[in-house]
Amino acid sequence: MEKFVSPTRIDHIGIACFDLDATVEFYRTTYGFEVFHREVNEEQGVREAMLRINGTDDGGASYIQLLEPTRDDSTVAKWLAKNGEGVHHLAFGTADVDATADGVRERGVRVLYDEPRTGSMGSRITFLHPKDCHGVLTELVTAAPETAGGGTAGH
Ligand code: MC0
Repeated sequence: MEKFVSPTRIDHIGIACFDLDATVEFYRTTYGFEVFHREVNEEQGVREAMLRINGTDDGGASYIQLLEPTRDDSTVAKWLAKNGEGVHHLAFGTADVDATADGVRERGVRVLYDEPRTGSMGSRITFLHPKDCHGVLTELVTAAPETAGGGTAGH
């Protein structure tokens, strides 16, 4: 067994919402959090806003990720229809998503993708099945090199 690469931070908490702009406005007026980055991820079927909350002691950062579905058959749309708005997933940051995913898989947890896919801000991501994680849809993230330091400016 290869040496396990543990995650080192909360990369983000993903929150599913019906109206991205209204939810961004709630976080801005309630807490003073500003949008660090916005993008549409067509593969995942989401429009998202990343709110950078703090840097972390591994040189990365932690975010709130607000997610609005772009199509009715996306995983987030399905989840919203069943549960309404709320916390959709928890994402752990790791220096090596491939190694962390391999280690987790060896521990008997279902990793949903054979190879990591593209996530927010050019990151590489995979997901762990919520039924194997005590009900929590869990994402593993390796930040793109240019954002791994947490960044200082919006995109
Ligand atoms: C589903 N389940 C969840 C859940 N989604 N449990 C906790 N948290 C969630 N978010 C539960 C359901 O309640 C159900 O349990 C069981 O899992 C099967 O769910 P389903 O509704 O029948 O749906 P499936 O099986 O078609 O899909 C579930 C699965 C899917 C987790 C495999 O959502 C998936 O592939 N998720 C990973 C991708 C994703 O979520 N992308 C959106 C974020 P019961 O007990 O009712 O049977 S994209 C993102 O976040 C990117 C952009 C980024 O971070 O950069």
